[in-house]
Amino acid sequence: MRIFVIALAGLLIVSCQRGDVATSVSPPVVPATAQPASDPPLEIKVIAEDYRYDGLPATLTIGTQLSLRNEGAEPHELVLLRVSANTRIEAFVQLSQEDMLAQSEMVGVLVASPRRTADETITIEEVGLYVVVCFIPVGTESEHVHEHQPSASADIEQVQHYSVGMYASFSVG
Ligand SMILES: [Cu+2]
Repeated sequence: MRIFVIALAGLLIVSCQRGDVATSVSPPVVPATAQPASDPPLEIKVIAEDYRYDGLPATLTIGTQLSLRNEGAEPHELVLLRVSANTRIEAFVQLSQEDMLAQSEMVGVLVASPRRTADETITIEEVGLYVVVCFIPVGTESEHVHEHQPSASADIEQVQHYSVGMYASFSVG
């Protein structure tokens, strides 16, 4: 999205410089995120609780921006994984973190301390089936959240949030 805005700004500058020939310049391409008002909202604020996600619809559209607000007492993350279309979600979330990451494409990670909103957002750019999980171990204190690395997995023996129900899925199509 940011790239597109920059590209569009460049286009406008070119149009202005051309002056009298500006009328012959093709109109800018409408961004994919410009949806009619009747479509679902394109900004979804996902609420993290101990231990679940709220506010995540079952279907989203391309261009949707996900943010994460933590209303729980422990730090939480939103690890967004894109899985193959025939994945059975209930079986997938029984896997270890390592196996989940091996069998999916990681789209992005949002992390938020208790009562905070994650600094980043994730924009959905591809159709498909997605799983959202939290890999943070149960009982983690917020000071330790910065040491947490979603991809460093093998030695984690603690129960992780996704194993006690902190996961969700949605499709984009
Ligand atoms: Cu969590």
